[in-house]
Amino acid sequence: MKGRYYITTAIAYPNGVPHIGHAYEAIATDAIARFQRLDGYDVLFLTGTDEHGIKMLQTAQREGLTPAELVARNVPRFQAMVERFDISNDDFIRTTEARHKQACTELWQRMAAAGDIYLSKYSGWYSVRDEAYYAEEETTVREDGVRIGPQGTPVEWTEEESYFFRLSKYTEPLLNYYNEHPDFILPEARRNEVVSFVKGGLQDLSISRTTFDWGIPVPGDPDHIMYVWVDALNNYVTATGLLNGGGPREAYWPADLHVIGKDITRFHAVYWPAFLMSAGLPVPKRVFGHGFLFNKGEKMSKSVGNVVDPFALADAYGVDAVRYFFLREVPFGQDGSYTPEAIVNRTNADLANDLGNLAQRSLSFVAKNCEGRVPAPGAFSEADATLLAAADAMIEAAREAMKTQQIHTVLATVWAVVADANRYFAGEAPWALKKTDPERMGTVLYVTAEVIRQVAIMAQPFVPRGAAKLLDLVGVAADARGFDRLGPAGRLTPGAALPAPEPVFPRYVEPDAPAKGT
Ligand code: ME8
Repeated sequence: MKGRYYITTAIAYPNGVPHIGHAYEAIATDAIARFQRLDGYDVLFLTGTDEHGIKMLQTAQREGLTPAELVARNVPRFQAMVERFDISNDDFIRTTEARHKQACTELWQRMAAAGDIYLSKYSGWYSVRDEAYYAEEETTVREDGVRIGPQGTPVEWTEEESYFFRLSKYTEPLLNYYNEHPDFILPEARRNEVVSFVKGGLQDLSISRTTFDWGIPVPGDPDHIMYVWVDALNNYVTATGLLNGGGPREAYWPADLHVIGKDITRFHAVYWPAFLMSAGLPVPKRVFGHGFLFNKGEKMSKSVGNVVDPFALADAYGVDAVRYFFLREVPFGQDGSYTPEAIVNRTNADLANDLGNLAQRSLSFVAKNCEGRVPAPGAFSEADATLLAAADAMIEAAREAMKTQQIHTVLATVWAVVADANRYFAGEAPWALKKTDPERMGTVLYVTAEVIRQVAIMAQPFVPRGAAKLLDLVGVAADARGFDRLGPAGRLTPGAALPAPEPVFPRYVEPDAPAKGT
């Protein structure tokens, strides 16, 4: 093992059903988690749901439910989504669990013991949709007279007794941390926003509410409920057991990577490290703020009626295709747009044609002409050596890109080799060699199958189902699929028997009656 790697998604508000933004975040985080596991790390991968707060309470009231009933109804949909998309999480945390209450109580007590919590009165603007406090100068008044915060959501004037966290005390320590860890916040644009926000000076933060009781009570003063973001952020520590008396997972803290959407960068890159510094706990190594997905370029909203159901996408195109599309098409960190045509075009071209067809054609040829066994290669030509070298080099380029979570670059690297392999296969024309030079034919088929092996190993984090099938077809044992088997170390063994080839990535064809609703 190379060491531990702790990676998390944000935890979603289960105030409705999961949308494609939630699926996207889970898929991207899963790809990174799988990549690290295959690369020899001992990975802990956490996802879950953020179940407290006023937003949840108000949604429940609107639907005539208690908040507990609302979460009992909605959380299983989030768990089902995680399963549907082959997410390989090790744990699913719910902030209503007893372990979490215990960990949050401990966090609060540590921050209080550090002298960082005091009782006062809050008066200012609060956005229920963002569950966020905003300074007056961050708000504007819309044409219709409604005052809104920086994310465009309505804010309401709030005045109540509240506990405060001495965030102002952490202005300098945070700026020092950003300075010493220039890659703490990625992408760089997000980092620059955070640094300039903190440089502007930090106000102490209201961290309790008294007007409702759906949340975790403040230790020693149960009339106060912890601010939902104190509770929510601490989920990452709860899952390690560190604040629950330790245990086998405690060494995973600090997290290596929090994958979140760009709208919640401030909570993760400012409040969270400050809470941890106060509680005497190490700060996470990286926060990556991914972009937003837009349906045909438009923001998804219930009122516009363009919210895409991730289950419907998986049913229509297949899980691998949806995963591949978002990871390949959207440079990780930037916003992305999607249309049904774009999904079909991209996945038919890359998965069905370039990789699927190459595997099907070459492996059927092996089945027919090499007795279904890995052919024995002769001496390698320059073309063979060049293609094998390109395949052998994928992992180093991929590791480099993954250091900064450039998932799309990893896929571009792998599919560049797929393109090389297609050109090679067409150029070497093994079907013509069959009569003129059978030994050369065997070499070409060997090289092609070996490149398919390496491409399939590399593709596992992104298209796990198709990659596993491809690896079955080239006869790679389950324990020989790690990245340590890439390159010359794991070359296919001539003479090894192969199963009968079958298509791996089906081509998407428009059903006669188009699926409704999405
Ligand atoms: O923010 N495209 O929960 P959430 C891409 N509970 N990502 C999107 C998106 C979109 N259209 N819409 C939302 C919360 N997201 C808090 C998090 S973490 C301690 C607490 C992302 O359900 C969003 O940026 O509103 C966030 O990372 C995640 O989905 C959950 O959003």
